[in-house]
Amino acid sequence: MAIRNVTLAGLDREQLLHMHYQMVLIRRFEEKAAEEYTLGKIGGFLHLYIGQEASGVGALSALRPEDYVVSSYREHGHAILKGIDPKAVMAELFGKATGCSKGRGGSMHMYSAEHNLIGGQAIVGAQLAIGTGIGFASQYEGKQSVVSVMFGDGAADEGAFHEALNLASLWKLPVVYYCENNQYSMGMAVTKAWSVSSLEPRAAAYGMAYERVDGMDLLAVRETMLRAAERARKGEGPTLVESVTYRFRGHSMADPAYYRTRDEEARWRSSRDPIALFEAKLKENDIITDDDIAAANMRADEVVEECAQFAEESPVPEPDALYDDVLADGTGAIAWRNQPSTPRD
Ligand SMILES: Cc1ncc(C[n+]2csc(CCOP(=O)(O)OP(=O)(O)O)c2C)c(N)n1
Ligand SMILES: [Mg+2]
Repeated sequence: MAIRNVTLAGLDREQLLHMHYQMVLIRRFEEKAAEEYTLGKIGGFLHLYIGQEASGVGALSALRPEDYVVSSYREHGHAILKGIDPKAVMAELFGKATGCSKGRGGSMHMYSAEHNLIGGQAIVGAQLAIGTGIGFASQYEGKQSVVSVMFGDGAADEGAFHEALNLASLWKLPVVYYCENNQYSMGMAVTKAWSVSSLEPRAAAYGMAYERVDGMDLLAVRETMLRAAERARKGEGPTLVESVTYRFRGHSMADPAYYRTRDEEARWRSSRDPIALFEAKLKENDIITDDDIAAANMRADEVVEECAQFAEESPVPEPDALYDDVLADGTGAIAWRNQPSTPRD
């Protein structure tokens, strides 16, 4: 097959292959995390992003480094896409001092001020309120930063969703509310939880722009997100994006997924796998070869092996470090150690 240097959706071959690699890397990373969890190297909960790679890569590829991302506990992929070193993400899963949250957060609390990733939020819907606040700050300070709030279909049923969308629409905040509708909230199917078939009426209730996109189609997701981010950046207000996707694994490592059939999972895996769909599209356009695909997989495998080794060999946090970066010490006094100055100075 002759490789052509065509562009697809305004992206050249190098950019397209990079996006393909990012999806493969996230999948391999999650598979490795599952393996390490089973070996007892990772404590607490572990929620995997497998199946949702196009929804993440497409969305975050449309953002700029100065844009903020606030996410849920299913955020390892978002953290990597925001530019955090995958080693620091794996080390965080292991609870090590070299983790992006210094080993104190774990799977659900990836964080990096430097990369504008404001969590990793374990409370369903918390990111909606926090992201709206960051959007307000961005507007108030006259910044060009857009906020992408990543949340699930279940979070759209929280009160915070309604409070956040109302204020953001009223004040035309530069926020994209990005719902990754993976069809389930733990064991609750969307079809059993929503009285409507999409989030469109909820956006309409707050006079907000709405777009629904096939979350398994990387380029469609990217284009949708580019439009939404542009709207936010131009001061035209927030957008509610509903990215329709599917998580291939259970809610967390502890979930045997009795609430859905193995047939349903197999159907999604065999016909709607976002990586396979993107590979087919790139092949159709003579952009990728089987050798390129094998090379991407091999490179991703090497990277995640290095991540696991780095995490394994990293030290656990010093017990005394527990009191670093803590705002209140329990006595009412402000004790924020390791900061340039305390708020009382
Ligand atoms: C306020 C709150 N209620 C309940 C939970 C327990 N809980 C954790 S994840 C989850 C499901 C959320 O589903 P969804 O928003 O669709 O995100 P997904 O897990 O599918 O990515 C629930 C109910 C929680 N963490 N916080
Ligand atoms: Mg869900």
